[in-house]
Amino acid sequence: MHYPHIPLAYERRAEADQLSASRDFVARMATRRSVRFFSSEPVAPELITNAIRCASLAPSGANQQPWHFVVVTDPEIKRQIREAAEAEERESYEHRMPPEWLEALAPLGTDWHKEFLEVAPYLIVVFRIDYGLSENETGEEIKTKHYYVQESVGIATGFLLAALHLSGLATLTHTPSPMGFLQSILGRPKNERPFVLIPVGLPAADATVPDITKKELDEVMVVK
Ligand code: IYR
Repeated sequence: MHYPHIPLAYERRAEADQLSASRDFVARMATRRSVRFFSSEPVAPELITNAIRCASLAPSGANQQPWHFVVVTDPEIKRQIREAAEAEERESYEHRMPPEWLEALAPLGTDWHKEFLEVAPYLIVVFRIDYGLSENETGEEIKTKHYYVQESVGIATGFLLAALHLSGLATLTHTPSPMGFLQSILGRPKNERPFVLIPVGLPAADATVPDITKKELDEVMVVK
């Protein structure tokens, strides 16, 4: 199989337009914060589907698009996820995390309570598809190798978070550890593994965030 090449759809923009779009984007992205306090107020479902459409446009290894985005709104499923996540997180905070990790988290003030898993109107669980799984004519299982799954799903998750933020929604990248319970609660096949769990919604009216700062440009960029 060989893809035919077609002309790139590309519209050249004046430099002034490029600069204003670029500055606008930075300014908007600079206001994104991880939110742990959500309102239960519903949000338009299309905001979620558009953001997932955006995530699915991300580049991926060999264009294999090794991801599934599971959207959870059912209160009973959210309750099961919270219960399982809190059980794992409690074990982690109380027994599994080494002291250095607890020290690194202490300034953020997180603990094992994950109320937001039931309060946020949407949970999006991003699954990585580690390998392709299909059946041949005789019902035999066929596995196909996937390339750069971690990188691809990470990039798609970045697109997703940016799209949700620009739609005025609050998000949290949550990774209850270990996350295997999501595979069973959500009934995903054996070739899929949870990558990140993202509560999505409006922030609570009294939501607070830790007063953190981001590194300056000269700390993150190297010019040669
Ligand atoms: N998964 C835990 C712990 C945690 C780990 C990191 I690294 C964070 O940046 C924040 C939290 C939790 O969600 O509490």
